[in-house]
Amino acid sequence: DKIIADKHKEVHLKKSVIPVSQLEKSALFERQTNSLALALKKSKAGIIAEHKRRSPSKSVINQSLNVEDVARGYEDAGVSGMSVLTDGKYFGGSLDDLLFARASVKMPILRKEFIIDEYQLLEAKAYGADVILLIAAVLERAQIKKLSEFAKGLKLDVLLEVHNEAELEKSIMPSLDMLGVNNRNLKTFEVSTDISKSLSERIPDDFVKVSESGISSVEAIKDLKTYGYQGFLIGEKFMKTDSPGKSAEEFIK
Ligand code: IGP
Repeated sequence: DKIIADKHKEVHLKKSVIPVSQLEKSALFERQTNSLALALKKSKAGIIAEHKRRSPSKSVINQSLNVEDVARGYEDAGVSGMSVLTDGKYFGGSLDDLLFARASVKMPILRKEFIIDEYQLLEAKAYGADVILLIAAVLERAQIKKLSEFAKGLKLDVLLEVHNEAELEKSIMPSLDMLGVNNRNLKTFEVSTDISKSLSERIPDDFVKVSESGISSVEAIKDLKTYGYQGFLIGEKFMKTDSPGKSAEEFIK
């Protein structure tokens, strides 16, 4: 759809301004990445906390905080990893947000982006990400395979996002580390953790299960854990407060 068409344009333009050879020369390109899948397996709480200024469904969430403070707040709270939106047009994020988050914390960082091209994976690496997101709703199986294998070659973890059975069935492959179920229907913006519950038994045990979006209580997480979920991606609940790190604290125990 529209977002993906915009991404193709964006990537095409950027390739001509910052060539691959330059990304590969950046200092962070040599950095040893940190596995989020491993961090989630070791953690009891399993929180992945997101930096999100605005979204198409909610418009403004928080425009006044500085990403470095948000990142440090999350790390101090003891979350397992952080997600940083890098899309500018729809989410008000940027690759600079990723860079500043990286400079502020040691924990695994996910580049939250609509990935359609290997170039974006090289960017993720050059700007300090440890993990990338692939969205099954906008990618064909062959693309998921190509992009995930390329990411693994860069030592990046791969989180594959689905929101129905068909997307899950077409996506299962060994080059994925984590399977995320998005509780938000990207077309209607409707949110329900029932989607995570109903898809859980179809996710093979070799993948870390992550439940994404619309999670706002410790009780919801307790419930999702009984379905085998080990990771919980939370944005709005934390970002709509003045201190996202503080609000993450009650979710860590
Ligand atoms: C966070 P929430 O409801 O806690 O703010 O959701 C995260 O799951 C959501 O931002 C998200 C997302 C995405 C954003 C999930 N998948 C794909 C952009 C693109």
